[in-house]
Amino acid sequence: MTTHSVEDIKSESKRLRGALLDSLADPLTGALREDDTTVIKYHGSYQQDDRDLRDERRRQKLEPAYQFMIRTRTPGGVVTPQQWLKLDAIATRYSNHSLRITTRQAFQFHGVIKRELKATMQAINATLIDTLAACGDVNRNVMVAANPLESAAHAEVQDWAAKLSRHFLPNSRAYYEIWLDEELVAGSGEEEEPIYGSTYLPRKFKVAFAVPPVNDVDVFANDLGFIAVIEDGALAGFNVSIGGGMGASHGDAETYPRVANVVGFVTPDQVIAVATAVVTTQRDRGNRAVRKRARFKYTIDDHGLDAIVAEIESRAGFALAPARAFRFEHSGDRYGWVQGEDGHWHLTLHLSAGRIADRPGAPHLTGLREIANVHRGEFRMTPNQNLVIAGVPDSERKRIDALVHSHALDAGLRNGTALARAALACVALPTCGLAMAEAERYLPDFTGKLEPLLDKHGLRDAPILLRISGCPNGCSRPYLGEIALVGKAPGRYNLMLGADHRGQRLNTLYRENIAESEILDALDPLFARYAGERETDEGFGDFLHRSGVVALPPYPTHRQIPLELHP
Ligand code: SRM
Ligand code: SF4
Repeated sequence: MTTHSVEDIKSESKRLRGALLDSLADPLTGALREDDTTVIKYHGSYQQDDRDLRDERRRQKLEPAYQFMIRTRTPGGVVTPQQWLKLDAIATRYSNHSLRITTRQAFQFHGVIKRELKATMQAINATLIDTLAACGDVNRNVMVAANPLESAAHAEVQDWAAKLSRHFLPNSRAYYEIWLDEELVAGSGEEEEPIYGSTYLPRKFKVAFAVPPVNDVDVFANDLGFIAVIEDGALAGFNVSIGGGMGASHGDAETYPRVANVVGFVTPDQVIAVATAVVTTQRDRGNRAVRKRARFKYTIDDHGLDAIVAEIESRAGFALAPARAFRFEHSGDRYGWVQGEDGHWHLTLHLSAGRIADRPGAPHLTGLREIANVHRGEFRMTPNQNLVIAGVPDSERKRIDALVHSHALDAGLRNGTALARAALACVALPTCGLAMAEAERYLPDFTGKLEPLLDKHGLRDAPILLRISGCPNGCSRPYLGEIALVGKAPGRYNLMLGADHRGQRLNTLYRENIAESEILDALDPLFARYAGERETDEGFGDFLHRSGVVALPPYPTHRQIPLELHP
């Protein structure tokens, strides 16, 4: 059997249909046909297998325990309580009894088997949420700052994100035919794709909207960023950033993380035009011959920033205005209750690595179901894998608090260190096929091991940013962590240090391929120095730079946002 390139599979997919109907109908295997494992991504699903069971299944001469991950398209991570209840029912009925909040404000279901895939997709659709384009070489889930304090302007930003998300949906009816039994009409499989064309984008594409002073979306890790400029409470427009990305491969200097360049300012009514110009520039200029160099960040580095900006302006039909000053203070979530300008309250809960499940002493899935039963506002997933119970009237706060407490949903806030509360970890094992080491499952162990060290140095409340990824693809945006562990092999990680806490500077490799005891040994003296020598309000990453422990990483291009843009 010949293996097709991803470019061939896309162009021969009949607008994302492939042979999915046949693959799904085949009762002899829990897997899809090989090409369809690519096609299904555009429908928001990945074929995976349970890696914990691999060896045993091999011994028993069984095929791997194939299962599917499904990811929602939820711009800004907003869902209603009614939707929450339905998603919870799907997690319990079809998936592994958990909901997983991702680093891009979506839900993931894990462990869905092939013969229940269609029913699961239909159930998700019945919630009025879809999974279209949640994965694949298209625009992914659009992120929006979860901090809703500037209520009116924030709602406007959320609105632009939702518009952009719709604007960049593939034009194909494949999703509706395959999962929702929509009848075939003339032209099925040959729909016009005015934005994407028949080979879609060279690679995944990511957009985020940030609302300063909070950079919770890590806007500079995105291919395209919009940084809201709010003047006197009203949205004046957005600074535009291009060329961010995290993914890299170990030992391959051709691949590297990159923070985006801020290239100008647009008014709200220019957002769709400039985004379309950026996406089509990447569609036509991106490297389709070498997939690992196909992200927009490499297109920019290969063609030059000025040439790419000129092309964007020419496609958009207008010049970008000069970027306006902006200032980010941090990229984390602020926990607990805050009151928005419209008087409603918002409660941010900490959920370790975004996993919502019922565990002994921590029935979080049940607790959030109970809250969804009484809550009348909305739920907002944060890009830090946490959850905001948003839009609560004063009169309802007590009731929500009681449910939060009785289901230990506040355990993460009451116990542990500030570092543990700020930490992110990608999914990794057992579902991620690319994982080299544990991440989500290791996070509580590792933060538990750091706790005595932090206590020893009086750093329990220091909000140091820790990020763990099971491989260098960087799904927890590790290269923007003040401390990051990037998986190399089971139990072994690259220790990266020195990003800032505003998402504006990349970290640097400090020790390569080391085990836990060596990581703790490396961090202990640095915590000691930080505790003794830091300046007021100085972050750990900033301290490591000032004290010369680390320098900027030796990547060829953008490693930190120019300082002159900070007022
Ligand atoms: Fe990711 C691939 C999980 C955010 C960079 N990512 C994967 C896959 C689908 C593995 C695969 O291809 O087989 C992972 C599925 C694991 C599982 O079992 O669920 C996976 N990525 C995730 C999530 C769930 C991590 C999490 O713990 O929350 C995030 C889902 C986001 C969403 O809702 O859309 C997730 N991935 C990210 C981010 C962070 C972001 O976008 O802000 C990045 C870095 C930013 C970037 O794109 O540059 C990221 N994921 C990657 C890459 C490297 C891409 C590259 O440019 O090289 C891969 C591998 C690939 O695409 O080949 C990847
Ligand atoms: Fe999987 Fe690697 Fe992404 Fe973690 S960083 S989810 S291990 S692809």
